[in-house]
Amino acid sequence: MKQTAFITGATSGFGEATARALSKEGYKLILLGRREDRLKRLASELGNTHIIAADIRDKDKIFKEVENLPENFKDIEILVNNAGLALGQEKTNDASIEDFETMIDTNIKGLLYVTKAVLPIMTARKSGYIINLGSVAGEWPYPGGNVYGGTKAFVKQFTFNLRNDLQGTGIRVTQIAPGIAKTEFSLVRFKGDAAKADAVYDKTQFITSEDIARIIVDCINLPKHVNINSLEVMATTQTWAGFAFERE
Ligand code: NDP
Ligand code: 8X3
Repeated sequence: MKQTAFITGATSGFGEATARALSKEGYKLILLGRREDRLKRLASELGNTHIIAADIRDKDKIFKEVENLPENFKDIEILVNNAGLALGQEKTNDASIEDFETMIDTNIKGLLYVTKAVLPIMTARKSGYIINLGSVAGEWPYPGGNVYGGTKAFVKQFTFNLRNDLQGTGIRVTQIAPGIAKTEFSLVRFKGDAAKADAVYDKTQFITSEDIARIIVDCINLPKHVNINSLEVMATTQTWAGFAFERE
């Protein structure tokens, strides 16, 4: 059995697929998400799993849970900062300020809480690998991407600056920025409107959660002296839309 991999947002999509893939690779797992029933089901299926049913916005709980990890899950070698969401796709003027705040609190502040809580374990062990889930939305603008894209641009820049801070520790840090993949992402973004969510994935070949999980495993399995800084990944069917012009 290898050391422990800590995956946030393990109740669906990329996180769940990554949990399965890293379990297959022989890692013990710490799985975090709010939906405890799903975490329990996955833990009983995969074994060697410690679950944390928590909201990553809850700073005190996150630090307490990491401080009180069972002894045999304290050897965290991998952290996959995956939990995150988009809410709405309206232009800034029409979008809800509460949605903006939820995205910032989850995608930025939640990611920082987990990272700050786990980092001392890795620096003490002088070994580890942190993989942050950014997005093409953090690389490229699109209509209605406003604050979601901003939070993912933060993920990218924080990843690079964290790499600087960790020089000399042997800890690797990578940002993976996927394009559109079929998960619960769009259902969450469009607040349960299944027709709107399904339309995003209509009649095209998107990347899958398993593709992202495989890329994460490949990054981890590179020699330890190799650090991928950033990986932008799209389905072959997806490219850029081009610039927009005002016309008379
Ligand atoms: P899903 O909606 O399928 O999964 C999101 C996961 O994040 C769930 O497990 C959810 O768990 C968890 N999560 C959300 N909010 C919180 C919170 N406050 N506290 C704890 N856990 C939370 O989406 P994806 O798998 O697609 O998304 C994973 C990551 O990938 C996100 O960061 C997303 O921004 C990013 N991404 C997604 C793309 C896509 O097209 N699907 C493309 C590019 C990036 P629960 O609800 O149980 O708490
Ligand atoms: C999710 C991909 O393009 O819908 O991060 O924002 S996109």
